[in-house]
Amino acid sequence: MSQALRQPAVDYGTEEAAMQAYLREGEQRAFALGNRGPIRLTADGKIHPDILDAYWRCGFYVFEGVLKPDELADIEADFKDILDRLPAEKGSPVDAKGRPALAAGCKAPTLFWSKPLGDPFGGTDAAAGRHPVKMFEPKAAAGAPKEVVYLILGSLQFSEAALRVYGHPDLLAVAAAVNGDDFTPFNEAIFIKEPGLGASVAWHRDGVTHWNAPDWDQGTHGFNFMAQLYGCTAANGVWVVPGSHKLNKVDIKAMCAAAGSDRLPDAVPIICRPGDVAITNRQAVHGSFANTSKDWRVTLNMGFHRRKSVLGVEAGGIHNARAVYDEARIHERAKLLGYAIDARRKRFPNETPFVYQPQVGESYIWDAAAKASIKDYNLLDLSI
Ligand SMILES: O=C(O)CCC(=O)C(=O)O
Repeated sequence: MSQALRQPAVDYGTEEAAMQAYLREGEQRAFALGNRGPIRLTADGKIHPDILDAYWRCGFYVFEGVLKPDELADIEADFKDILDRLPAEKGSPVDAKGRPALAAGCKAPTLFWSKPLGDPFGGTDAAAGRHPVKMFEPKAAAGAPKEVVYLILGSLQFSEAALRVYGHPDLLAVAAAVNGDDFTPFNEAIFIKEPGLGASVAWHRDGVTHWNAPDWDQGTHGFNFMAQLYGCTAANGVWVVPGSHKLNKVDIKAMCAAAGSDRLPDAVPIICRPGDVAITNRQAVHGSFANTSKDWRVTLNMGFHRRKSVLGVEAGGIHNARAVYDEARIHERAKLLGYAIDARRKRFPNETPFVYQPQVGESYIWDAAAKASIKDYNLLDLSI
């Protein structure tokens, strides 16, 4: 991967020693939680209740070994192609080879840029002001590019391998177990943390609509799957404050003030090997630090909701334009699931495909016409 070579890893400057101690201690706390292992089923084919108990206790769980080497190779090939096709610089319509750049002509939000090791959202009003505290921004090495892409939305239109992960039968069985058989999509993304360049994502919680709802509970704002191409470490991974998804009110500013830094003492890192997939509750306090390590992190994010959290709800403004999410919109957005299941069936014919209950009786074929139809599909994301 040529970009991997273009910058040496750097350190946290004045914070380096404290950061290294924090990473080590966080890793120990993470492995003591008891929230990791393969996806296990009961005799009647349901997700094992111990997994669901641990997920609801902690607000996240690491499913080990979900994606096998052949699938990881597909994802890596697509990811390299994506990197190759990024605009030569922010705003450029062409890539470094002069071809139309990735996402050129897309109307929906796609590419998010940051200065190297920066924190583009922390302490700003962006994204409904849900990232109240700016993270420490280490200094990038001399010669680093002015800006890098750290987040790609609407990612399934750019990678068939990512689309196939979206149709993974075991992951969709988990989605049904957590959000109900009639679960709905939210959005999909790729987070890219390049060594020595990758931006931080300031501490935040994802939901913005239902905090005052009378029936609010620990699962109201859904969850994200985070599938790891190269794995993730304490240094480059997402950190979570275990149990914080159960709290209706949290004050992230006060938490950082009490800690005296952005190193929240109760948080733990999500540690994964290549092919592991984490599930993270969107209500949990979470974030990630600038990647000063030598390791890439490439995460395929796939979010899902309970139907009752989106149906008839007016929301949006962060990932998609404000709208009322009616049955027709949810049905249209869920077409990606139908395509994903069919795309997966074609690539992995020995697997038993997932049956998405709201699409029983419908037929989705992943072909060239379907591929052309999903440009800008994320205009219909279901952000809450
Ligand atoms: O991958 C990351 O660094 C941040 C992920 C995140 O904040 C999210 O999915 O909401």
